[in-house]
Amino acid sequence: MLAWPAPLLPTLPGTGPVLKLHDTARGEVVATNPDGTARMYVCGITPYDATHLGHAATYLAFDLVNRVWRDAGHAVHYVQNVTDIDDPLLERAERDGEDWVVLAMRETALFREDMTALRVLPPEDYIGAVESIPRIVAHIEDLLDEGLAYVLDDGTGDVYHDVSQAPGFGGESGYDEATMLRFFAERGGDPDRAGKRNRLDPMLWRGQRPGEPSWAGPRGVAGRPGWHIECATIALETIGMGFDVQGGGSDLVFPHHEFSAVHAEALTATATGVKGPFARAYVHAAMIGLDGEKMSKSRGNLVFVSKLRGEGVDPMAIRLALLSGHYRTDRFWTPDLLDAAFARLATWRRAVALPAGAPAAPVLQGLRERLSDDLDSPGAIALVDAWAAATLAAGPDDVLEDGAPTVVCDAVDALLGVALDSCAPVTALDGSTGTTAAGS
Ligand code: 5CA
Ligand code: ZN
Repeated sequence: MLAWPAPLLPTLPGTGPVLKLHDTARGEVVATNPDGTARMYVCGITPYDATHLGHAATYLAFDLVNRVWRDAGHAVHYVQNVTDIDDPLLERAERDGEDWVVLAMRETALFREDMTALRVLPPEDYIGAVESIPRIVAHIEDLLDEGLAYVLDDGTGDVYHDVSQAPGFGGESGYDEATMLRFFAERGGDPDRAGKRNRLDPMLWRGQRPGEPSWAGPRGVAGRPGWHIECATIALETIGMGFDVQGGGSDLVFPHHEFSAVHAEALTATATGVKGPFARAYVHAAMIGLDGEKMSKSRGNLVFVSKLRGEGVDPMAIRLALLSGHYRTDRFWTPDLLDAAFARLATWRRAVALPAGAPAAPVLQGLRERLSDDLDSPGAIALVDAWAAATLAAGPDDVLEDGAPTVVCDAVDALLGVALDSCAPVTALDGSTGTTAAGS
């Protein structure tokens, strides 16, 4: 599928440090050590509704990963999926009397617009579940051939992965069985389905039900793919095993990322004898809530990026408001966050419009240090606040540095992804030059 246009990315003097991130599997902050090109897979949207600020916060966190890696001198191969066939999509289309394909295409188009407005670097591969079905089916056939998966004996044609044969199961989340069963039941699993070998076995293929769309499937059974094998397949087909970061919101820790890893590890062990891991680090963004609850489509307590944009809100203020909290802290969205971001943006823009300012080198170094330390965006923002305050408060006797505002402007753009007015010419990802414009 088409992704979205890349924003211009300024090249900064020197290079940034190694990026450290919190890995859920190890339960600690670890150094990422990409071999040359850094490889990242981030779970994409299920396009049955517009992008809300929770989704946006998660994609902004991984956009910082992308930017910090590039600043450290790595090329980045970023992959994102679109779950363009799944229960919620069919349910919403049915509720609204709409064709599910039209719904998915419209919401995916809106997501692209939101990501473009928020200046999120696009993935190199943006891949839908539907277009991946032939490869997903081939993978399920392989698991059936090896006796690692089974067809349920009730005439539905549903296929499950036998997790009792997956030695790495549990390694990603670290959860005990009771916790797994709870999240499995809450998040789309079917622990009480009759005929399964193990209660936690995840579905790989769902045989066709009346009125549901279907595709040719494993063992000749028409149906549609399970959710976890979708992401396992898309990652394996693009960046392969042992990639650097598997990302998503913390609601994906279990079951989704556990089972994506288990599927992929079973497939590669079978095909090549290579033992995992699927990803070197599993990184999870915390949840954004509203009015005391997690923001979620099912609860309906949503603030949409496109709605704010439609009201004329500067997307850079939305970006700055979301980045003013740490990506691993559950937090609530409030209008105050946006007001603070407007004020901050105005101050920063006044400071970078000046010909001279407080020294830029410590700001650039500080931004690199803060962001490479598990994406400390609040710490990074505080440094720019201090620089802008010093620059704007300078009197006639203070010695200011010519050109410092341009360097800070470029650093804020390249590392935080916030475009300010008055930046100098910059280099695009494709090597061409241009000039940034706020909100472009
Ligand atoms: N299509 C699957 C992933 S393969 C999916 O979870 N789609 S989604 O549309 O429900 O969510 C898209 C991304 O936003 C996921 O990474 C999810 O973890 C994240 N997300 C959902 N709700 C929130 C929230 N309230 N706060 C932060 N991130 C969220
Ligand atoms: Zn996924």
